[in-house]
Amino acid sequence: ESDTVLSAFADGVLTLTLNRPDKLNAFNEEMHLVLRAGFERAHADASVRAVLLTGAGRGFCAGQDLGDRDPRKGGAPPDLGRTIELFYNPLIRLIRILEKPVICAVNGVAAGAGANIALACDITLAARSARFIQAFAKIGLVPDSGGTWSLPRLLGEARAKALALTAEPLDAETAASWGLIWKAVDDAALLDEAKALATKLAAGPTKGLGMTKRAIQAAATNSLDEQLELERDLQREAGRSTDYAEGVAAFLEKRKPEFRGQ
Ligand code: T3D
Repeated sequence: ESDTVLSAFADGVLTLTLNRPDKLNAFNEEMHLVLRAGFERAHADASVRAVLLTGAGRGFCAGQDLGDRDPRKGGAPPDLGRTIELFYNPLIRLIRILEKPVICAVNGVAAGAGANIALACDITLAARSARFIQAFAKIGLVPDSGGTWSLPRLLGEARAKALALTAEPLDAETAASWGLIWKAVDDAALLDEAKALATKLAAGPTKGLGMTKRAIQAAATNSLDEQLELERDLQREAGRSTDYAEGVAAFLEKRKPEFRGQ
């Protein structure tokens, strides 16, 4: 069992903590495999009703471990398309297709793929001291892990291009005011606040929340008509869920609902 990603389960929340703090939680292959296994568990295990992703130490994630890419060691240039195909792309897809909320607590610097993984999560909070850096431009690469997709969607082309072309750090407060993330919170409060949010969502109507996530994501490529039809279909499904019946009954009985995620 590798400790490159710590995994903890409580109150329906699977907490995954990137844990290579000496490298600001940069990704090596092992960390990729363990993180992926965590998200696969979240898919397969019905008792997991929300995921919280964060990092150990002073950084959230510095992207690819560049120690594994040292050109001075000689040999042919690495095939970066292969690692994108094998590791980063599947991770982003797993986060996006998981029909459960994924909360990200960006505890410190998020650079390169580390920044874009944070942006792929459903609700991203960041410590006030955290920074988002599209570091790729500094080493001749292109933003990956969905960055060229999420940045223009979240920020518009002007800000997306400026961040990606300059690799200038963006502080958490500005990221929140620009709509890149949900909010910036005091460093000392970040984990508690993210945990409270994840726990609250994990106690929610998971099926309905999952379909809500799917619908909002589908809007990126759907016409209004397609989206209206999708809403109709999803509402039909949600209307058949036990949690919907419980939600309405609880409202009428003036009590708190007890959702089971079904
Ligand atoms: O390769 C492929 O498969 C393609 C996929 C690419 C995806 C990508 O993510 S490419 C982008 C890779 N990431 C970067 O370019 C970021 C590199 N890191 C930095 O620019 C800086 O470390 C930060 C801005 C993130 C933080 O700066 P600072 O001053 O707070 O910390 P530091 O001193 O630079 O880093 C602390 C330690 O972490 C340091 O180690 P040391 O000197 O104490 O032994 C540093 O070398 C290490 N570290 C930080 N980032 C990485 C790293 N080691 C390996 N790889 C890293 N990405």
